[in-house]
Amino acid sequence: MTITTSSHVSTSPRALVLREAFEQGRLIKVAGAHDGLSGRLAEEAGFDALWASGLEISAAHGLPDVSLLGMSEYLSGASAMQQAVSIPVVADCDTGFGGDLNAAYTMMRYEGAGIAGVCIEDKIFPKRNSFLDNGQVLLEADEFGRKLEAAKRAQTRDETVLIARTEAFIAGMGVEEALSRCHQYVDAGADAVLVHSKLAEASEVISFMREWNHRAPVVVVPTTYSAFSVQEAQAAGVSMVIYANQGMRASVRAVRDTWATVIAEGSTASVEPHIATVKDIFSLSGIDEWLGDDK
Ligand code: SPV
Ligand code: MG
Repeated sequence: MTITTSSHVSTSPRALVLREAFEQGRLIKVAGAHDGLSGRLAEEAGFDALWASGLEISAAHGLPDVSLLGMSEYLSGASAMQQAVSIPVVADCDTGFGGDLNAAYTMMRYEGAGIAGVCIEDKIFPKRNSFLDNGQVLLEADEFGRKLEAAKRAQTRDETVLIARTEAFIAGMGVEEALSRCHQYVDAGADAVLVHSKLAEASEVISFMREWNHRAPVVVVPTTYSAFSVQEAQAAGVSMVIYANQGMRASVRAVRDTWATVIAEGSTASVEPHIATVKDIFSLSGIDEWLGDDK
């Protein structure tokens, strides 16, 4: 397969930030987001990067994370985020939205939108969210390796980071399978690996780290094993920790409680002290940059 991409290849400073952090062994703290505003809140809190979460972007459309939206819709979410913040965005690109050619096209389009990191996972298309019990079916490792190679061939900037995610633990396989897949994925050109787990403690991730021997940077998503701290991740040799959906979960609880109070009380008076001001929304959405003193 020959893929023709734009001949003009500029440097992406945001992708460089990611690549350099990986090289220097600095732990990167990443927050899940689904649009410009949720991205800005994470940047303001001090996160190093954003995760353009497939779960969050799907849920924001009122849809489950089961491959219903298309690549353009996920890209539009990731791109809105990347435009709103100055930190890098790591895009959750599911399976690469199809086969090898789709993975190549995904890389082409996400890189074109200035996205710093592209993550694809070794499940079959259509995929289902990792926390759903059924339908966690993996591609053969060789086949996923070819998908990674196709994405790499489509890449035009050296600094863009391709993350290969294994769902071996999610599919009930052991550490040997997770390790052998990740070695194969790095051989195929992945710059880092994401090892997902849905256990209540970090045991799978920790046993993976013991055997992995720092071959390439490792990304983890401690959603179910929430007690796993940044310090423990660092001690285990992890390079990137993604808090994939806690921001959306916090918003859902806050909005639900607020609306319930308004319906129960018949006015917004008692919620006012607990909700952000309109001025805060103006400020988060960049009013100063757009209008300056002319507000
Ligand atoms: C996402 O945020 O969409 C992820 C992480 O891929 S998880 O929901 O844990 O699969
Ligand atoms: Mg996802």
